[in-house]
Amino acid sequence: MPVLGGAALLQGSRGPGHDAHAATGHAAHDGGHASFRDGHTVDPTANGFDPHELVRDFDWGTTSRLASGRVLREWTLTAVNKEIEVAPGVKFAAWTYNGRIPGPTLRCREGERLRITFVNGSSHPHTIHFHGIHPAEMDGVPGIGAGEVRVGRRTVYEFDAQPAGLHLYHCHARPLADHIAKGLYGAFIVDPKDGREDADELVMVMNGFDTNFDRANEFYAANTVGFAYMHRPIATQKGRLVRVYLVNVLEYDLINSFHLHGNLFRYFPTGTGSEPAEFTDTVMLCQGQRGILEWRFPYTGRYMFHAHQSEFAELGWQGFFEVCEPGDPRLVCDLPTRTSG
Ligand SMILES: [Cu+2]
Repeated sequence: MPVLGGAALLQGSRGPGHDAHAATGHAAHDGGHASFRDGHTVDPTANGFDPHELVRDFDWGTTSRLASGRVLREWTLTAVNKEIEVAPGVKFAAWTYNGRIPGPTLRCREGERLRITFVNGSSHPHTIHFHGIHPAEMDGVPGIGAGEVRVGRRTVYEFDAQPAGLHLYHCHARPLADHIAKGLYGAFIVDPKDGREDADELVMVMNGFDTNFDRANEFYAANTVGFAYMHRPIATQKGRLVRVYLVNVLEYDLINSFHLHGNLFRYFPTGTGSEPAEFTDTVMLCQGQRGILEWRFPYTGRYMFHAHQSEFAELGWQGFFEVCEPGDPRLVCDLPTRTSG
């Protein structure tokens, strides 16, 4: 949260006619409601990605076998500059992996060999720094291994998938805060060798956007587009196990959080353990912290989820689950056939 200038901006974003609106390029009037620009939504075709598809999009890459018989799993990530609409009418000059924010949710299995080709098609030096266990030269930080990858160049990061859990990746070029805040990050899931129980799986990368370059956020979201899951709830099924892979990459603010209405969830920090650390309805995460949430909805209906910093929620980071009976037509467009590698 901004301390001084941002506080004024926050006020501005809640009331029509404030000068601060100029900073976003468009008036964002909401008159104090839980949403802004009611009736206006972000066009996913212009962005090239849809938060409703992204929330269930797991990228298993392509696989082959090494001579040893181990699976080699490969992806190519390309850094590209791209203008993203982060809230209705609000454009942000982003840096992206593969043209989307968050970048692809990379998914693999523990023990596989991973090979990520990184192409810098952007206008600044970048890297990919993975969380997890790997050699120093594959760490994607300046001055070690390939270091900062210059414009037009490429490098290959290769390491073993370990440990099982929920991790993340992000650019580690300098200045770090700017490279993260511009949009260079994504979720990285290492499945346990024996997998996890079948579930309706969702990925939520909690982020924000500094649209006036004051090193404080004007907009907040899960998966980039504020209010996307308010305008159109995430449909899921009564009684079915729901599993959320929750990652916090929010820059500038010290903490972020996830709160679920009408229910409690089991929380597995970093997804590395088999026993939940908490049974709760709210978790708080610092940047880089992540965890797996699991629960079942016993009742149908519409349930909110949002940051429990209420001001983040008012600035975009809130949504609904629509819990349906099996066979409800609302499930058809939302529930995917299970993807697998
Ligand atoms: Cu970068």
